[in-house]
Amino acid sequence: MKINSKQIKNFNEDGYIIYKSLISKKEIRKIFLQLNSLLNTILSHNNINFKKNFSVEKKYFLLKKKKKLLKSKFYDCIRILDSFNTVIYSEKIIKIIKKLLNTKTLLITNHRLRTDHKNEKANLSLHQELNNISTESALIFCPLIKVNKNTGSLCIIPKSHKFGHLEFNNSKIPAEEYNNGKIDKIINGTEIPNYKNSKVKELFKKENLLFPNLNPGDAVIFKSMLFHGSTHYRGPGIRWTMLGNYHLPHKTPYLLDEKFKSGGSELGMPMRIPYKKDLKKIFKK
Ligand SMILES: O=C(O)CCC(=O)C(=O)O
Ligand SMILES: [Fe+2]
Repeated sequence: MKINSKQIKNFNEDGYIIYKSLISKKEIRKIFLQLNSLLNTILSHNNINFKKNFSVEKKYFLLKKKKKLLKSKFYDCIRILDSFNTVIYSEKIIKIIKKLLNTKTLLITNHRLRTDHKNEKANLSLHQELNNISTESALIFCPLIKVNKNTGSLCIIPKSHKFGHLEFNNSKIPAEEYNNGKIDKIINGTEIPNYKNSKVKELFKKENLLFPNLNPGDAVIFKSMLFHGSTHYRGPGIRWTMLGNYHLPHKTPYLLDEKFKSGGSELGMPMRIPYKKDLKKIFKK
């Protein structure tokens, strides 16, 4: 499937598109083979008893139980795993994003394989993508397993990017620390909407939330100002999800502005825009 003008139009108007089989079964298999191999290597090196035919999940939780710190280090090293990076930088994905963002050049940050499990919940409240290197980027959310509203997944508010950066009570802190904007609460009616922004109050409503149905390798590609979050994973095993952030150079203040004051580092360089900064004021055009 190539990107056509209708998809570009949808991306700009709705703030997202669903791209089927963005990652192939073969690429997914390769990533799992390498995750398995990394885990085998760590477990063997540390003389932890296991069977080679245990599932990747079983090995992951065994490592967590026996050597918690090494489980975190395993997680960190996924970001530098060759099969994973081959996908993040694949010609196919780069071409798609360049068409969607109408650019010939991209800056790529913050790619990671997120995990979510009933014993390791990592779901996020509704947020815009702040504290990154640009004021405008495209993100890929691509689970390697099947997800939908019932299993717990990414949830988006279509068209919410149209208002640009919306500041509200929680927008100056990371989404994992939000005390509201929590999707489960919005759905079951227990959310207390004290956002201190009437537009946000209008947007964070049950009827505005969309949970895309995704098969392994299907992706949601969305604009950084689209409100999104996630519910925790209730399916079997782990929700392994590839995430990548593809930025427009002409929306990247670190690159353009001598006086840019960073709010955090990316790869050891002070590239990130502070949460407190109003993104609308960085680039006028
Ligand atoms: O996988 C998720 O929970 C959503 C990820 C996300 O939006 C983020 O990391 O900024
Ligand atoms: Fe996000």
